[in-house]
Amino acid sequence: MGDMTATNARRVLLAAPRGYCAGVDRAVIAVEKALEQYGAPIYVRHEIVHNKYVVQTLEKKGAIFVETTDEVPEGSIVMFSAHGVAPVVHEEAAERKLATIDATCPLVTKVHKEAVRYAKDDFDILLIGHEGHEEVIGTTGEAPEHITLVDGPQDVDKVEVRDPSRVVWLSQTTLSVDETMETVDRLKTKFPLLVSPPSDDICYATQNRQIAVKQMGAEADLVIVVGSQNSSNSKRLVEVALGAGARDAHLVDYAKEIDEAWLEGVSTVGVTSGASVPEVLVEEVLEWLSQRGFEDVEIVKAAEESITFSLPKELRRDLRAEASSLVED
Ligand code: 10G
Ligand code: SF4
Repeated sequence: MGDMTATNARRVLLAAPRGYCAGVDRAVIAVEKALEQYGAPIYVRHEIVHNKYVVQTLEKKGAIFVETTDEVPEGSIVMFSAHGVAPVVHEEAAERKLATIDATCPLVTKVHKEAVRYAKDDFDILLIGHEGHEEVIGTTGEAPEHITLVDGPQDVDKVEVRDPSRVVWLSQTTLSVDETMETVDRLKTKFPLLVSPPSDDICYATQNRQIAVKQMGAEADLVIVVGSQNSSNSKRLVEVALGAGARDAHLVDYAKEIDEAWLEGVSTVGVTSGASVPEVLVEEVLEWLSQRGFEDVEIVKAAEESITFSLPKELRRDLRAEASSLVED
């Protein structure tokens, strides 16, 4: 009977929202629809989203993932990943006579446009983001002469600008909100006239997933974040959980990667997933936990999400043409 108390104390806090954001949903469906519409192979420049399972599943269906445009045979179809590409990549594709489908998330495109606009007005742009990340490479490519990367608060000291009265900060969409605000505060101390972006660059999905994991963090002994190691937003969820007071937090691609030892002395497990993670992977984690006595699942709801994006325009055009030719037949 003593055991019952311990068993009853075991519970799971399940974050909501978690998993797919609108940009990922659209990008993954775009690859699937392109495969149906044009047939395999469809080349995709960079992982369509940073998730191992998604990439492997699409590979099985006939997608070929490449890192550079010159790996795509001339005349083929190439899709650009949700993280966005620099304008030079569009040019390279045109030179190779590739048909392109751009699956860049509209919220990333929004940041690209902000960069173009501020560069045109001759601002120095301080882009807060992680060095080497695909999205940062794409955004920087819009105005390389005007953009300086600021990779976290510790980078602020070394930032230099031409004219401190014409400086704006922009950011990657998947950063930690709190860390970014710390970076911005330090930048503002250094450049009091620093202009802020017209609207949040850290997207709604990143923000909501962080709010939810924060809410569960204080109560959780362990937080399991489902996501891949190269997924910026997923990694941030681990950091935010720890920052909110979770005793322990780990990022796993699959339930089988969970270490039994993590459960020692644990009664409350928080579960969430990054914006590139299909729900089936979370279900497998919940199943794994329930087999170990964590059957009681409580939802921690931070926000309601209803946003969706229409498919990339090149694909919509061809799908429409197909539909009308079917009607004509
Ligand atoms: O979190 P990052 O940017 O690494 O990407 P992801 O593929 O794991 O999640 C979806 C986010 C994007 C496509 C970047 S806007
Ligand atoms: Fe778009 Fe945000 Fe998802 Fe990135 S994380 S694809 S910006 S909705």
